[in-house]
Amino acid sequence: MSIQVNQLASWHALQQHQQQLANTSIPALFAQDKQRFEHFSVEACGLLLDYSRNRATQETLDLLLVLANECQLSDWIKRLYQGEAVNHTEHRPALHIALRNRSNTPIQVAGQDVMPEVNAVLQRIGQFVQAVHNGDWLGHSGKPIQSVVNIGIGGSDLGPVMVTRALRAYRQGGLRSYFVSNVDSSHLMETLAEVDPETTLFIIASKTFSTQETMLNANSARQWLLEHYQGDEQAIARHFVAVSTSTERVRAFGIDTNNMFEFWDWVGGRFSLWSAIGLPVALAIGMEQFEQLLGGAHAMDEHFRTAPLAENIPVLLGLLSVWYTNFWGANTHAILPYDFVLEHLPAYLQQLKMESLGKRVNRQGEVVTYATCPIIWGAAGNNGQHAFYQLLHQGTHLVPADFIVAAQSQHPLGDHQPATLSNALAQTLALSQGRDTAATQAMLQAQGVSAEEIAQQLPHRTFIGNQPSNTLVYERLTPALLGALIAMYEHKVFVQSVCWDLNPFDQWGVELGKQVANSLLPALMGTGEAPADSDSSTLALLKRFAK
Ligand code: G6Q
Repeated sequence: MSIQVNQLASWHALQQHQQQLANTSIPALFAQDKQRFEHFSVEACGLLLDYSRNRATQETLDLLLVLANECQLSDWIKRLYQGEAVNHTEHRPALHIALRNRSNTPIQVAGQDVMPEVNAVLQRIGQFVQAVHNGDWLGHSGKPIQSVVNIGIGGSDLGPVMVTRALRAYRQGGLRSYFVSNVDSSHLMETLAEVDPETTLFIIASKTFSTQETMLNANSARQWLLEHYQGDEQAIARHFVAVSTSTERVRAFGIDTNNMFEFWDWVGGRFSLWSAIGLPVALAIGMEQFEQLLGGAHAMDEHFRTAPLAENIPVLLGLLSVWYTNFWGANTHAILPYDFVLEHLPAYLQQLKMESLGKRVNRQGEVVTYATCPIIWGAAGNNGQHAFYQLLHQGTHLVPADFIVAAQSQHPLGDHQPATLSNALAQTLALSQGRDTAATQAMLQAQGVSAEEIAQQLPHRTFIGNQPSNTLVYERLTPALLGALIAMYEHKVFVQSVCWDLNPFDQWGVELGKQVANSLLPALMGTGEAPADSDSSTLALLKRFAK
């Protein structure tokens, strides 16, 4: 048995420290330190992190940094950047940083610099994007491409979906973007109803090129196209391109490997947005702006690699998450963007964080004796206010939250932005300050409410406050800023993984469901029986679906 992180001296010190702090509210911390904002905020890569609204003092941060040192965080960061096989269960490095390494310094995998390959694929993507935008790349009947349908799922979908939506204001080339991920045919059918086969380009995005959902959708899209072209297979080469690590499977599917954009097994699915998986993004915003996205991520990579831990944004965010998860019992974390174009960020971060950190054994394979990944959820801020914020304000859960706030909207209009900002600021303030009984009573009295009514209403109208939050502020969501924001969260995940002694780069937890689905398929297709060990619920429901 190795030493688990909750046996470290710093862990015990943090437990004791939490007890000392348990009765101190966030407003009290602001009262004690008039310059709390200055002391608990940091700026890098166009992002300002205000972490003053946390149940934390300087001592908390000092102790968390001791924990980071005891977990050898700085060493782990070096190992990540040096291309060591940090994904030890799959014997691979995790080199998303190489994909956006704009400085071009060599990064070695098995003794070979990967940068020439990375740059060559980027160059091919650039040429392809230009050909499609210029109308040099034509559909089979000679018409220019107008719609791009990306078929992929998980890491081959969520990043491009989120970024393409977020950067709609930066579109170039006039293409319409669509994304099909779900195996339920509604997703594909509803999309195909909106596009014209003669002007549509399909991107089949799959690292393995064997994922059930993607392959079924790709085959059905292929069928749909061939039906339009009366079975003329030559149409495939003009309407289908592939993004994958498997040349053989791409060829077997019938896509010309000249129309394949490669990436590598050292790129994890949920970290692959920066690779050729970003092709739909590059087609939507143009190569130059796609490279700005990479540049923003690279700037954050450099910040994470070089900034002292105490001033390092991903480190601070990761350590604060450990603080709430393990010392305050928080089991959830909300993502609340006050920039509507980031509406898909919560879903993207659900995968990034929960697939990376939703694990119960440490690197040595021992069951951990402490909590790991909190449940990630959220929605665009104002919409959330009229839905679930009630629970944040008066529920029973501790919910640390990230408020992500743009100073400027992508689409400025009248008084909308001051209204957006007033809501963001109001929520962080109200969540931490609350409104105690005395203030509530005074308010109701001023409104002329009767004493009897006040007595009845008081418990329902008070707010205990003390809900912690981080506020992340930027000027305007540019491609570079978005790159930095995403890379910040990727590195936050890495920091958490080091503190929890987890491998954040594998995802064995998704295997079992896939295997069971495959074993049930014959019974649903009428080609076989349900597995003998199926329980009565599965058997009864299979029977019902068979009808
Ligand atoms: C991400 C996961 C997973 C993966 C999908 C799609 O880290 O590995 O979400 O991206 O299962 O896999 P393919 O790209 O191989 O189709």
